[in-house]
Amino acid sequence: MRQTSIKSYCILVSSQPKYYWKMVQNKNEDCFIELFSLLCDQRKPVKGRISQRSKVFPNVPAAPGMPCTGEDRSIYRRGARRWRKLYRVNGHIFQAKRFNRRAFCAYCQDRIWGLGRQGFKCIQCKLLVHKKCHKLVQKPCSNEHVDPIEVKDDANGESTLGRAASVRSRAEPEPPLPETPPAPVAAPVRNEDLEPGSQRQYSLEDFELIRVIGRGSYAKVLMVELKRTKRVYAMKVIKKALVTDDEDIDWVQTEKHVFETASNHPFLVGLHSCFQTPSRLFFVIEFVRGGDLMFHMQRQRRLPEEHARFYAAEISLALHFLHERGVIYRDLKLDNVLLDHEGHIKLTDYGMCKEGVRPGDTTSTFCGTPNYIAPEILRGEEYGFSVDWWALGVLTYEMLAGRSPFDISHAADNPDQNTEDYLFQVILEKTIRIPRSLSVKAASVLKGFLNKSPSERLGCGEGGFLDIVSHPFFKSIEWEMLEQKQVVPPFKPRLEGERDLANFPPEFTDEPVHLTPDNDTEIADIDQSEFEGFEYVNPLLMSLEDCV
Ligand code: ISQ
Repeated sequence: MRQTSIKSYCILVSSQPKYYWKMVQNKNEDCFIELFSLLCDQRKPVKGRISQRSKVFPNVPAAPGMPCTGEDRSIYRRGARRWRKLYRVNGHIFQAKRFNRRAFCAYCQDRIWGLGRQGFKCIQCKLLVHKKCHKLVQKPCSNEHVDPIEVKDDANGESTLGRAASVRSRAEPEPPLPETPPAPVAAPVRNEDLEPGSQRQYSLEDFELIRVIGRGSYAKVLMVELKRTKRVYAMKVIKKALVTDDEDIDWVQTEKHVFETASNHPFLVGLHSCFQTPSRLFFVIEFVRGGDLMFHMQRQRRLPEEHARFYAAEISLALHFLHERGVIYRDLKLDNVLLDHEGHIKLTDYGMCKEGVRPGDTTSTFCGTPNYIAPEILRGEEYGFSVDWWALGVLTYEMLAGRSPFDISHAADNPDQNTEDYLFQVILEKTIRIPRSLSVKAASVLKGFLNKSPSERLGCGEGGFLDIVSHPFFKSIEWEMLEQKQVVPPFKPRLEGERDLANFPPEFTDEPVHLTPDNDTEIADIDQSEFEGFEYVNPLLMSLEDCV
């Protein structure tokens, strides 16, 4: 049961909504944040957890909509986000962290190590402890006041079919750990130094950069050619300076792990290799030529049911494959569904994934792209694989209806209704209207996936994935044939040659393809030890390449 509230501050989640939050402790001393919207003076709880991408001010605005003391409105941008759970013990506010370098527990003095977020760090006094020790800490926090937490806010409340970036929070920089000797700078292994039979490493010189094909908040995606084989790949380029805090390192590591898993499935983009320069990380990914579903939907308005069924079925197989391997995808959207040259789907972008989830396990991070976020995440509940089936419902609705089920574009002129806050309220409360033009089976599958109660949602009950497979909407699907890519796709992207970029948005492909020269001062600030071991070569793809 929740106990008394201890403090209240004002938290600004995005430029327009204002929230007043209270820190609340439950009996386990976990610290939750309850948010109260000050919009229109409705003190309506919008339960959630404090966002590391939000700025926290130790004051409340004079009136709803007014800035807090110290608020700088220029910090806000739009996009998706990830929130973090905080744990309050003896005045400390602990946040789970993954430590890449040597760190020691202030309670038991042992080293903090292991997979996942084994360590907790107080966001105020920076005390480091094991997760298992955090409740035992008796030393009170030496710094009880909450400084503003400077983080990026990318809120995007778009609900029509427009691109919305998924980005994640940036936490405060890691404090220096004086007892630890500095880790050596990661030195790439030279191919001539490799043992006979071991894999070659790649570097930027091995590739010719051909065109820009995509861009997100953190990464730019290029089409490149591996000079030795003349094969074409997609190359995701990430600036290290943007990912040097723990939260973001987690994302890079997760993306790499999931890539390794994904390389074994026909409907997931696979990884060729990873390498780094002092300023950047590079993921070399299989190139998927047909463009993404957002690109195609923007040209087709809505899809015939037969097409939507095919894509939804292939996506279901990809999600089920990830779920069986303990991964929640968490960022299904039109932009992340690519079409290959034949018209089969491939999911991309694994940076939002949650790994290591066993059946029945739950997690609580608030993240995703606003239009696709499941109600249970918005309600601040623990959630599991159900959020992916919800997102599939949103995406299938978009394919069939040509618009989002949470279309708030009519509200564009009303500042109170043109906010992410309003979009979330619509997702939580609005009854979804299914266009009458859709078949009964299509309406039924949409209602199944878009059930606001995760336990009653299609794919989340006792029958699990089998309930999806046996749903009348998918009756014509031959699932085994489909998984072996033996079913001919309903649409073949128009392509003139291997390198035709007609299916990629000109706003990307017209951009000059170059990487800005390294900036020495920026590089000096990067802790290279964070990126040790990033290099990777996919042995499967390598042997294929050697056949060329
Ligand atoms: C692979 N092929 C085409 C586009 C891509 C975008 C992002 C990641 C991988 C990709």
